[in-house]
Amino acid sequence: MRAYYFDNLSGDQRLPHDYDPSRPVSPETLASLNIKHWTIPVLGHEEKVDAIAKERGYKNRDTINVSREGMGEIYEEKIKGFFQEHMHEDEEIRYILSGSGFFDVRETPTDAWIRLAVEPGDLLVVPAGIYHRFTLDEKDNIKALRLFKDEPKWVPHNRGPETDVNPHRIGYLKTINVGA
Ligand code: KMT
Ligand code: NI
Repeated sequence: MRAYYFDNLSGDQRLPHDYDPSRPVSPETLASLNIKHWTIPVLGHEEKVDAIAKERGYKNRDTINVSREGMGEIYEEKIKGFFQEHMHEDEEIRYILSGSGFFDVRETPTDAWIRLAVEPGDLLVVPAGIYHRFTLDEKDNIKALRLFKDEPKWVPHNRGPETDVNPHRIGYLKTINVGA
């Protein structure tokens, strides 16, 4: 998984939006934002993914296929929704099986976008309360395992005055020792 600052230029969200020269983001910076990441080769991934799922209490899972073929008529609407800046009240855990895409996460306190370019083998944990968004890249498809603890809490809370005071947002800021 490559991590770099998003260039903030307008234009197609599916383009890399990498600065020239690129401004990479270190694993330490990601760790300081409480973003977790493992690389697990897809071939034979089951055992290792199961072990992490067990250790972290992810009891349930399903598969999501984001592509025009995989989603049918809800595709356009879903793509738009994924790219709206939002937070969740639980972790967003994704293991990429095929295809690729970008998770953009907000750095705090700078509010800069960090782009995480995910590909097969990436297991990413986006913490509860962090502002983020997702887009496909130019290849236009991704297939991922979605892991969750009990009930999936996938309701996106779009960023605004209400999310700024959401207990999960405030809890997140406490875990990274910023604000609130
Ligand atoms: C989400 O919640 O943003 C997604 O599931 C995106 C597709 S999974 C790589
Ligand atoms: Ni999300």
